[in-house]
Amino acid sequence: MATEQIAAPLPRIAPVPEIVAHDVRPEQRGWISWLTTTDHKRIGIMYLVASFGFFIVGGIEALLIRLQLAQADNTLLSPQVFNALFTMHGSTMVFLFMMPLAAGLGNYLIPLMIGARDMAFPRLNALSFWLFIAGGTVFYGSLLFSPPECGWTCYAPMSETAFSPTNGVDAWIFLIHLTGIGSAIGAINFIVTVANMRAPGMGWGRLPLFVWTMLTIAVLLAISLPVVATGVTLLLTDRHFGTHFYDPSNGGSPILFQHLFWFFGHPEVYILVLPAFGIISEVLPVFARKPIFGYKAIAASTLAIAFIGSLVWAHHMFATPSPYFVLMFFMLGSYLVAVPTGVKIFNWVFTLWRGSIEFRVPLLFAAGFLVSFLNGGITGIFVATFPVDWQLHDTYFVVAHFHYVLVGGALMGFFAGIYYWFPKFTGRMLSEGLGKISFWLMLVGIWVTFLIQHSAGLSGMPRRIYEYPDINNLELYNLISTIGSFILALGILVTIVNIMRSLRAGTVAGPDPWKANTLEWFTQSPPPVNNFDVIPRVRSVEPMKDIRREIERQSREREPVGVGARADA
Ligand code: HEM
Ligand SMILES: [Cu+2]
Repeated sequence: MATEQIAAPLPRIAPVPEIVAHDVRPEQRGWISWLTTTDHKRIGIMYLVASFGFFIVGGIEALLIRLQLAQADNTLLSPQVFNALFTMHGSTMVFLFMMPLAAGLGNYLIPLMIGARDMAFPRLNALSFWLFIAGGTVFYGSLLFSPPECGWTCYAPMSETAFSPTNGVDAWIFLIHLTGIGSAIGAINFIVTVANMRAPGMGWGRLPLFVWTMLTIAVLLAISLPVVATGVTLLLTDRHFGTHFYDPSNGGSPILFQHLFWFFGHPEVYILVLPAFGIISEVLPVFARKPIFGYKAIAASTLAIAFIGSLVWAHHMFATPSPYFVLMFFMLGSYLVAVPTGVKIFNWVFTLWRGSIEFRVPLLFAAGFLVSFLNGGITGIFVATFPVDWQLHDTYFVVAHFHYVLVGGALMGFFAGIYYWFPKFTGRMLSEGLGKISFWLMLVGIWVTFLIQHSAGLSGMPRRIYEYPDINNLELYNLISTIGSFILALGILVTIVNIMRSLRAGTVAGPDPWKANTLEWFTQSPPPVNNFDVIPRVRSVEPMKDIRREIERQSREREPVGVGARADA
């Protein structure tokens, strides 16, 4: 696509008089301005950069785990280092990579997509970012004394001082507290911004689907974070102030910790994957050149997933002593989540059906998401069936399942978003060639790494063990999985190179390179400090398409009589 065609400025549209820019703040320069910024776009960028930094750290931890497991009876790492690695990896990927990545995308895009000039509480917004950084600093500070070894769930009594005397667990508790408070503040900011700052005409039935998913996870965060914060605070008082909440020898109950953790933990997996769902709902209609199929059904299914998803937490505890009716309730509830999820998958497929598909990189990652997430969803039904889960609980089958959902699903979805919105963030396009190489390496890497892990789990390999005997082909399965993880890492590296190169030398993007549907494409790339010169009135779920049509109509009106179609009128 020729540069001049993409970069052409959008002709002015009759502004909505009451919303014309009055106070255009100058763009601040220098690193101090980034430290003190309250601009949602800058805070968004800082979230994206910092969370990607943690992603690289979490990825290296995963590769070290895979190297240790590449061979039976391996002695590359000590048991303590191995335990610390999977604890750091799991906690990093969840609390320091994927949650802040979604917060970064939400921060940058929500005000632009709803036609606002910033978030409702800019200073609180900055605070939530720095709390995330503080949480990550305290957590990785534990490497200076002794990192936690209790897994990303840090179950009691394993995490009580009797079994974990060093302060690693306390660093994990403060990770949850600090990033948790940051996320809770961010959630309130998203809810108030979306409720109060939408462009004229943007009713709830015209809210972009990505914004619906971000709003939904904000509500899930507001409901579930206080519960896990309570759970880890009780652990802190058990560890340092002589209480016995989780100590069975003093009337406490370790099962209580699991309930408090997973009441947050299961909604947490939706907090991680729903933003990716929202990205897919934005990307598919643009590259299929068709409106999304069933806008209302997709928006409603997001809310249904969040509601039902808040009532199934104990499917993580099928191996604990529970009465049958409790097991049945949580099994059937888990099955039920598949219905609204299925609605989304069908509607995405019908959006593509008979579309004029453009195989650009964002669409490829969206397609990779669809096939991989589907696989993760199907094995989710297996482990949601408690008699089956009694066999598979804490085996590599479970590790395979949640990585299909989080890496094959959420991560692929986020990469679709990065390739889709990079032009808006930077004013430059990412290279399609490098993008396609990265996509195929990542897709092949994911399937080689995690598919064979199902077989390792079915052959009896537990998770969280640093060595295993070479029986039941376990060494072959693990070697294949390790090779896959390096292919995946290479694919991710290609995207990082693509980003670095395109920041300097990428094709200039212009305001609306994809001919997309939502309002963020109505302003320059990157947007000015105040986001919009004018905020247009929204007339449908595809305001940008309406604006382009309006522009075409106006330019046709301006054409001198006798030119083109009019001649024969
Ligand atoms: C990018 C490629 C990734 C690879 C190769 C990878 C690999 C691994 C491995 C080998 C384990 C240890 C399993 C065990 O032996 O018990 C693990 C655990 C885990 N991973 Fe990943 N992972 C990746 C990405 C992610 C992402 C993106 C997330 C989440 C957002 C994630 C979340 C977790 C969690 C929660 C655990 C459990 C940790 C624990 O047992 O406490 N991983 N991963
Ligand atoms: Cu769950």
